[in-house]
Amino acid sequence: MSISARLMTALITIAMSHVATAGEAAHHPDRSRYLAPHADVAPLIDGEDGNAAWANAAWQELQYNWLGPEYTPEDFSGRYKVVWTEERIYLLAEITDDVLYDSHRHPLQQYWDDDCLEIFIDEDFSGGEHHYNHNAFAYHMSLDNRAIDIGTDKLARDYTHHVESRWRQHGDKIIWEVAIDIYTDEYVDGSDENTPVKLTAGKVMGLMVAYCDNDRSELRENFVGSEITYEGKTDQGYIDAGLFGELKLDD
Ligand SMILES: [Ca+2]
Ligand SMILES: [Ca+2]
Ligand SMILES: [Ca+2]
Ligand SMILES: [Ca+2]
Repeated sequence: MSISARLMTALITIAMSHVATAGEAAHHPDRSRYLAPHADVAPLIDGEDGNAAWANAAWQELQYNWLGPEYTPEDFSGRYKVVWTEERIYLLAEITDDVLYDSHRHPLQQYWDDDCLEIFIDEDFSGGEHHYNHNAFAYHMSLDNRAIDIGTDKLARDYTHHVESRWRQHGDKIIWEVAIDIYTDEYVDGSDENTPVKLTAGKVMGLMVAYCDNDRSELRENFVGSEITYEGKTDQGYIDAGLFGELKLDD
């Protein structure tokens, strides 16, 4: 190998190691990993957990209190599981919440201060900033089964057409099922040319799940999520996709 070829090889090696470092730096340390089984038959979105597809998926806890005081298991506890088909991601959440509360009837007004199931999705697990772009989505699932996030115009926007959502009460719990179309960062608000991604085994995505619990206060009382936060503001998932965990689609 000539000296120039060796130099080129060395430069490529350095460049590649920088790419690897940048990839790791795109996410905060200690992100969770979730392996989602493929669903041979897609779950029916009806707020019942009887579909066979759910039996193979592991539970993941909503256990990190990002905002608010200590709470009891009766006040809030929650966990979720995920399966997938070529068409969509399916999420089942089992939530205990002593008071179900929707103070702001307008769907785009202070939606994060009403009870809501928040599902954060980063199609390519890129991490990075997603406040006013679609590098990632933060779907705030309201009690009336809408999905709200911030658009590229920096305004709250209704993305209910990306999801199918239904929850029902079962004793002191609710079972909440959501099917979600997955879009890339090239999604354009208001366009009718956006096409959901076809999902395949082995695909790695970013996922984080949280619950905003309000039990008749002016602002939400707790914000409890699936990923650990260490320092600074602990409610930044709506801006920083680097907080999301890793979701891998198993075959
Ligand atoms: Ca509660
Ligand atoms: Ca509301
Ligand atoms: Ca992304
Ligand atoms: Ca509540």
